[in-house]
Amino acid sequence: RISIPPNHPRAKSLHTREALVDGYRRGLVVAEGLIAHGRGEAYDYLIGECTTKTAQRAIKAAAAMLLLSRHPVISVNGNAAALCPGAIVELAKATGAAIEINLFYRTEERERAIKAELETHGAENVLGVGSRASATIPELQSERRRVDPDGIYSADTVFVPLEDGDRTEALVKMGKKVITIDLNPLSRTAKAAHITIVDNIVRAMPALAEAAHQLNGSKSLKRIVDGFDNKKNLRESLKIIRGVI
Ligand code: PTJ
Repeated sequence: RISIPPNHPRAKSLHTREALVDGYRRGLVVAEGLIAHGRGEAYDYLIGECTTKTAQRAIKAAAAMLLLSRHPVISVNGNAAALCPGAIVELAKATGAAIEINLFYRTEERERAIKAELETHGAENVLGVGSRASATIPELQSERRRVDPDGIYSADTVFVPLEDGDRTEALVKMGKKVITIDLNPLSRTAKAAHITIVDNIVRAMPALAEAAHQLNGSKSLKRIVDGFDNKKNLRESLKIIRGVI
């Protein structure tokens, strides 16, 4: 292990990499997850490695949507579990959302390791593990199609941070509201979701939990969701990347 000097200009980014590599060594993250993170990092560099005003607007709308939902579910994959387990549990508690593990590169061993990691951070009743994922998302070929009947299958809102496009489109077709975190505003997930937070998951997840605490009990939730325009927000993220704003 190398030690990262605290005054290193890229210290935060290096610590995030370490958390992911550590997650890989502990069997939470797949090798492909390291590649996916590299793509995310490139976009993060372009947006200035900060939570932009545009992302803040999406975070507020996402918190409001989760609080308005009857049965919200947070879908957790290996990268999310390695990078922000505490914030995921915090968000679930703040919004009454269930937590379901749903992996692209699915193995039961990894599902169990991720469940244990979330439980260490206070999660209760983690859905989607092993035979619990007995329902199927129609028209989806990947392993992500198998979901928990008490979780994603019956959810009205599904939060899918770091997702692949196929399942986002399939969930929207099922009539569900979909929220995502994706640093790439051009991805199919970013375009198909109802609310896309273009930000690094390590910043966005704690900010989302905080926004949910702040908005809990607010009378403006519906107004916040109705006033949010995802297409416009994505256009603004692209402008930030191009240096236009
Ligand atoms: O744990 P599994 O088996 O479910 O696999 C998880 C990964 C992430 C490997 C899998 O879902 C995958 O291959 O994802 P993709 O299709 O590469 O998409 C990941 C998206 O997340 C890309 O658009 C990346 O730009 C984005 N991304 C990567 N790291 C971050 C990120 N967005 C926000 N924060 C990040 N740290």
